[in-house]
Amino acid sequence: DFKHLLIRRDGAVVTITMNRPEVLNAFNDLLLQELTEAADDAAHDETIRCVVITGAGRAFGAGQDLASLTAAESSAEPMQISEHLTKYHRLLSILRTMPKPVIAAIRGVAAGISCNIALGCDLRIAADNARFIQAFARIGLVPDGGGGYFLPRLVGLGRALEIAMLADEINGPEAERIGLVNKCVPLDEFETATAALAQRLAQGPTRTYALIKELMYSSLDSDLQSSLKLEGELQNIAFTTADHKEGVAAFLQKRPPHYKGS
Ligand code: T3D
Repeated sequence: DFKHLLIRRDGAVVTITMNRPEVLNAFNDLLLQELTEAADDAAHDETIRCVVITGAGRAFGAGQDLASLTAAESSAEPMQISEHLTKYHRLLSILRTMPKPVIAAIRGVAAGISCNIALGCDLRIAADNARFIQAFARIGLVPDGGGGYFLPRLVGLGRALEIAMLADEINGPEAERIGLVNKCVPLDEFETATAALAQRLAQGPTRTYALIKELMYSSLDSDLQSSLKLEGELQNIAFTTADHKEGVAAFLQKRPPHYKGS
């Protein structure tokens, strides 16, 4: 049982909702700890084939809870902030290595480290009322929670520097235009569109999706030859999956495939 999360299961999809709407789902220690635990549970549960992370109420999340940060700062040496950040890094690493797709579903504000956790998911769907804010520079901080890594890779270096330095709001349609999110939909279609995307992924070849994550993400830190080598290794694995056999059989029999995720 979680105090600051709502967990919903729809078939093979789990939706994890951050639930501190009174502070726009800002992260205190307990919310971060619970989100990490729920993500880790979802990563290890083979019956879950797609994970959605979203926020309750009118926001995705407002970043670090500044009231609790101020309390921690007054009693902490500067070094302890980086130690605190390692807790976020553990969450990011779970999202990145989880052997199944993770969707961030963003309605309203995604500011600071909440925004960067959304960027650390595999896919992002936004409502047209979404507001992305790299709020860090506004309060004299550098982007953390992977912002310095994800932003230039998603939108390019020039735009990443602009977004981080000016810290201006980016709305949903603009976020889609520059590649910060995959899709922006009208607010009244947001829940249906999110559920449709999640169910579609949950019915896909989950094991292959895990291999796709490995191939794509490792390419960011690798050269062509290494990536081609890895491609061969991962295709060897994909080739032996039941879902590959099913995909080919379904094509030849002119019917939709029924993937089991194995
Ligand atoms: O190691 C570390 O932990 C450091 C890591 C830092 C990482 C970070 O995330 S730094 C960035 C922190 N976040 C921010 O600076 C954003 C602060 N919030 C805002 O600028 C605005 O609230 C928003 C632009 C996000 C939304 O504005 P608006 O007008 O839609 O809502 P609001 O009225 O400002 O907020 C509603 C309530 O949520 C309000 O409380 P109240 O007045 O109704 O009692 C507000 O104080 C509260 N709230 C919003 N953000 C936070 C927050 N409370 C605590 N912490 C917040 N981050």
